[in-house]
Amino acid sequence: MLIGLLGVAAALAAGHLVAAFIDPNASPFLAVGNAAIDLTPAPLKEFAVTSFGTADKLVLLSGMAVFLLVVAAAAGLLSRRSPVPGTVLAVLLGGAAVAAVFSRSDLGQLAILAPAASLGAGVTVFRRLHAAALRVQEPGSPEGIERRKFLQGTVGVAVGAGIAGLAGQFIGTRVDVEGSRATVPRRLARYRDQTTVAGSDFAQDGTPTYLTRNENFYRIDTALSVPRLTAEDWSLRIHGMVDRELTLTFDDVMDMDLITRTVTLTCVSDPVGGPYISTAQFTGVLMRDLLAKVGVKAGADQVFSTSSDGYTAGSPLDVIMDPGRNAMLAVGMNGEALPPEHGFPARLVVPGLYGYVSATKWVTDIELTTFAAKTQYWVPRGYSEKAPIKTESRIDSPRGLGSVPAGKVVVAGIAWAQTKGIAKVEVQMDGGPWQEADLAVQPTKEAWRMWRRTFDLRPGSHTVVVRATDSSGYTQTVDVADAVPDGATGLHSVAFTTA
Ligand SMILES: Nc1nc2c(c(=O)[nH]1)N[C@H]1C(S)=C(S)[C@@H](COP(=O)(O)O)O[C@H]1N2
Ligand SMILES: [Mo]
Repeated sequence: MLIGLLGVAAALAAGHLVAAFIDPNASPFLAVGNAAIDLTPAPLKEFAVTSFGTADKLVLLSGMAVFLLVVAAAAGLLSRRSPVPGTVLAVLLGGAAVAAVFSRSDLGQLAILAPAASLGAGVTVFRRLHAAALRVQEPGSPEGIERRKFLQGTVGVAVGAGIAGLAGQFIGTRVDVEGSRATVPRRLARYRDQTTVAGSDFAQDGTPTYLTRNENFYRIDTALSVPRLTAEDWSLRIHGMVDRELTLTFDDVMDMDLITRTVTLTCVSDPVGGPYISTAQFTGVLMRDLLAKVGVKAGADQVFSTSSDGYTAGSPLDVIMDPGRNAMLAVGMNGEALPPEHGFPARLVVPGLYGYVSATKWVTDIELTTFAAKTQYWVPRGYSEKAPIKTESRIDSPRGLGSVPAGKVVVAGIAWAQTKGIAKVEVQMDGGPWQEADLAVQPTKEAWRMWRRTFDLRPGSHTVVVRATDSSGYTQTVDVADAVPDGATGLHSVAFTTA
């Protein structure tokens, strides 16, 4: 059993060390995890996101770790006599890692070296320890000496694997992302958003603050390890159906005219009443300006963006070019450089489209093409090709199943209809008439709007429901729909008690 575990440890460590020199995502454990994410069908992904939230990645990695431990221990036990079961297992696991790395378009051919190193180390360590262990049991062998050799071998492998793993970790994260981020805020300072946000939330009544702090901003992506890019090494290539292909550096972007806009991002996987919605002031260059530089050829209808880790999103060209929309290549978030988890050095932000069809983080490539010619990441996994954000609303206070003092109870929450704006929010208490809520100031239609309404409630149980109407006159539908294929619908209701 011990040698099974040590074989796996040695394999993982060797692969991790080699990957550190090539690409951290080539590390076998991460590569298999990433491939598992890519293979996850939409319903399972929805389940993972709703049950574990942003911890879904941790759950996946822990599950894999437990699986590996059990399999390794079992292989060790099965290999009592012959090393064949353990060797077969090592080859199978190694093969899975090779396949995983191979399946990732963002990893170059060199990346295969990492799982290959794992396979080699795993098989070698297992077979040598196995042979040493057998010698200990051989009748007539000088038991003390062989036992000592075996112990030295195991300790050596354990220490070696530990050192290799740590070295891999150290080398893989040596890129100084924070140092690179530190120079950005100074360069963003003159682009502060001029719009006032005074009176734009009811945070004292339980709504979120109008702007979400960067560390509280929801995070959704397929990246098991956050891509570690620096502004200095980053570049963006714009090509495809254009007159002049263009490659931009970070400095090129900073030298253009930048704008700052307050935008609410929303995830298509946000269930009714869910948490995957946040608002920030993004600073960046208008996509319209960038595309004017390259000259888009007639016939193109899709702006296809790719991240450094191979994620892809496709946005309609007319939405990106819409003068009322301010789609941008963002480099700043609330006055800071983008946090690494939110796409440093640069990402796309397109008001009014769900994140998966527009908001590519760590973006390094933009291709002008057609929807007929290229398919983005989530479409084969069951989501729609086009996904405008739906008009929706959420109750933030009182909390579901919470208890509040009877008497005056303030019900408060958020509503959103990015690019249209919220015109009206109505609240229904205990099946009574729909009553209009007070609305907070709405500095921009690209962001959410807060609402509240006070009720006088007797002690007991209550249910409150909310619905929003946008400025086009559309009232959100009562029809219940799943997040797949293009966003959940239905009215949010909260049950609570007063005492
Ligand atoms: N590179 C990359 N960009 C990505 C994703 C991803 O998986 N990889 N996910 C998208 C999705 S589904 C959403 S909802 C938004 C979330 O952006 P945030 O994490 O900054 O809130 O990023 C989008 N951009
Ligand atoms: Mo999303």
